[in-house]
Amino acid sequence: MSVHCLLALLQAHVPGTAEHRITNIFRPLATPAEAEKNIALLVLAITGAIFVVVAGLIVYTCWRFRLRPGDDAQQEPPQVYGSNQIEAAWTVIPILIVFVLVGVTARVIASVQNASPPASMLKIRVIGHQWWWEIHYPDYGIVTANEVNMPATPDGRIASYFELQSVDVLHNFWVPQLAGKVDLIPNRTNYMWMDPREPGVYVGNCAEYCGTQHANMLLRVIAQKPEDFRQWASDQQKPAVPGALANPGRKTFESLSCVSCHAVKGTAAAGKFGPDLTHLMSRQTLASAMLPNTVENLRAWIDDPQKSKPGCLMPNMKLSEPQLNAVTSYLEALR
Ligand code: HEC
Ligand SMILES: [Cu+2]
Repeated sequence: MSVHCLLALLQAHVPGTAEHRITNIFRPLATPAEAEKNIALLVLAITGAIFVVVAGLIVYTCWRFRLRPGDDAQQEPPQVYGSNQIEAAWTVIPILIVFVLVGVTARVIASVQNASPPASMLKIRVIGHQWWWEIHYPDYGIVTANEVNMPATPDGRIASYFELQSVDVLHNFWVPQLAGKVDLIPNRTNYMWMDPREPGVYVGNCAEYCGTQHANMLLRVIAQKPEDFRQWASDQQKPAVPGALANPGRKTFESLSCVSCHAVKGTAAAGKFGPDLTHLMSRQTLASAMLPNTVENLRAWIDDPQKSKPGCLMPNMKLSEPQLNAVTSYLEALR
């Protein structure tokens, strides 16, 4: 990779927000992730100790009882049969260890799952699609995609509660620094919550193989100061901005079958199959956090999504050059 690319990567963060780019499970920044890190360390310590004891005994035995010059290589070592004490010890001790591990794990799972929500909680519904995330804020009437905005909460007084669903296959919602993995299962709702302590962008991804573009089913949690979140929410609640509604490209967009898959609030476009485009340009990324949301990427996407994300469920719409220009200028105005 050239120095140039490297610099571009380093600069690819959003101004004004600290990006937690490295999804390090050992640097948790929310209560569930913290609890899970602690138990992971405990399990690592116990299993590490077992490893050291077993491997140490093996190494010691191999060395201590190695074949020495003058030994008779054909002679078997003395055979020992049936020691009740030893048999009992190596049965009972592992059982006790397993009980301890199961017990502490169950306690942590219960403490995360049964945590009572703080007075101030935000409800978010995430619906998995091949290969993007539909995101609803039922109390606000907001529908968006692939980026989950929520308030950050240094003192844990606000938490975001998730309902997780899927419309097609199994997916799995995972933002490593904020909480553990939870499956999205068709015909079932799973629940989880998180309370990011610092504002910033937390990257996550689908963690259950769901088809061709599974590896590009990325997501972002954008944790904001509560006042910034309120501002974001009130912008998102609005229908498409007047500038976009007046855009000449709107007619072209509405004359194409884009509208049978995409919705733009305040217009006749009400498709539900693809991401809601009402405030498309307020998002940082396109195509489930795969591409930075720039005009060039947007244009290339509309021109042929199969080039950017082969196999994705938006077909190449084979637009003419003027149609492509018109539609791009309309979508670009959807802020
Ligand atoms: C058959 C349904 C379908 C049609 C028709 C369709 N799209 Fe899409 N579109 C999708 C799906 C599905 C995605 C999500 C792809 C992914 O990320 O895997 C998508 C994604 C997008 C995105 C990226 C949104 C985001 O937030 O990531 C844009 C922009 C878009 N489509 C614009 C258009 C335009 C413009 C047209 C018409 C020229 C169109 N689409 C026609 C299904 C469709
Ligand atoms: Cu997946």
